Amino acid sequence: MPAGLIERYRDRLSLEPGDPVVTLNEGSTPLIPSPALSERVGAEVLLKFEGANPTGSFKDRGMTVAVSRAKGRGAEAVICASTGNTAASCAAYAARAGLRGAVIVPEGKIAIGKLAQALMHGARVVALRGNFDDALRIVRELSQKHPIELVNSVNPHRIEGQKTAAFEVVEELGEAPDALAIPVGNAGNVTAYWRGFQELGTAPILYGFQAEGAAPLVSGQPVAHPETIASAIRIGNPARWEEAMAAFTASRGRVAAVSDEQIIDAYQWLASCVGVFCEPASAASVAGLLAHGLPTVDHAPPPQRVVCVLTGHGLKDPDTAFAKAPSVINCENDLADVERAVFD
Ligand code: AN7
Repeated sequence: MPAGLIERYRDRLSLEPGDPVVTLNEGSTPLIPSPALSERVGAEVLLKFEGANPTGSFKDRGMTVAVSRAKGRGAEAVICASTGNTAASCAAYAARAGLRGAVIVPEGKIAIGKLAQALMHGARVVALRGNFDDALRIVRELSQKHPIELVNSVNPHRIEGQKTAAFEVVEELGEAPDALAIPVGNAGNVTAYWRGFQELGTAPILYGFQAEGAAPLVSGQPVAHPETIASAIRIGNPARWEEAMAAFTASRGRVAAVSDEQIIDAYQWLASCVGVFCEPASAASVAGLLAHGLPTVDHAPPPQRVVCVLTGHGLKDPDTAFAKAPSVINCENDLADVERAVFD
């Protein structure tokens, strides 16, 4: 029987003994070797494909724990601000738990698949005339005022659940990789990986990447109007700022920026040459490795094995795919026409 994260790791998670297990059998995502990427980077690179989670992103790891705890506490409703994936995951786990769900998303700035998910799972979907940072500020206040559980990554149980990705990587490799490349938005996930690695007594170099137009951790100051094609990481004031920076420093790693063009190049190349379709924000980790090279630490040999986290599935964002992919070839119902279309 496939088991969800709580069943596999309950003794290392933050649940109370009586909490129910709200699960969609998330986790156990594939770690995919990529010889083509390894060759370009100059080290063995493996892709942790989080798009294989039940709602198509890594958010499910945190949501199974956060929603189980919320249900255990007697909550009747959950809420989040989201660039899309948290909303989809929150809506799905709320449906699973029999809780009401509400999600606040920046109007016009979330990928269409994520919106479809949140609506289909029956959450109340509110499109805010503002950005993610505005939405997060508002849901923080709402959850103070009303009996509704906040399930953004400011919720400690989200980080607990997400640290299991580090457990899986170490279990599968038999040791920690030398480095981990990861896209960074609100900075919850990098915080979670670091906690997971630290709990296992390991310390790979963390190498985080933000989109150039939304890179507060790189510039050292909040970005009032973040912009990037990678809508999932269009975040100007990360909630886990200090913890993420502390993790980069402790791991002897760093955070760097990649341009939208570099993100899209990596996104297309991964799909067409590696066979892995991730969403644009996820490709920031690969774009970063390609643009900035392997992380270097004084007097240490360069990393030999790097895990690259691909945080969400490419199917989330069909609009960007169609805008960047080659066109469909239309064809008459005729052998010669099809022959021409296929072979010319
Ligand atoms: C595909 O869904 O913030 O640094 O509201 O969806 O932990 O924020 C999504 C973030 C990377 C960044 N890749 O992770 C949300 C949201 C994908 C994402 C990130 C997100 P964090």
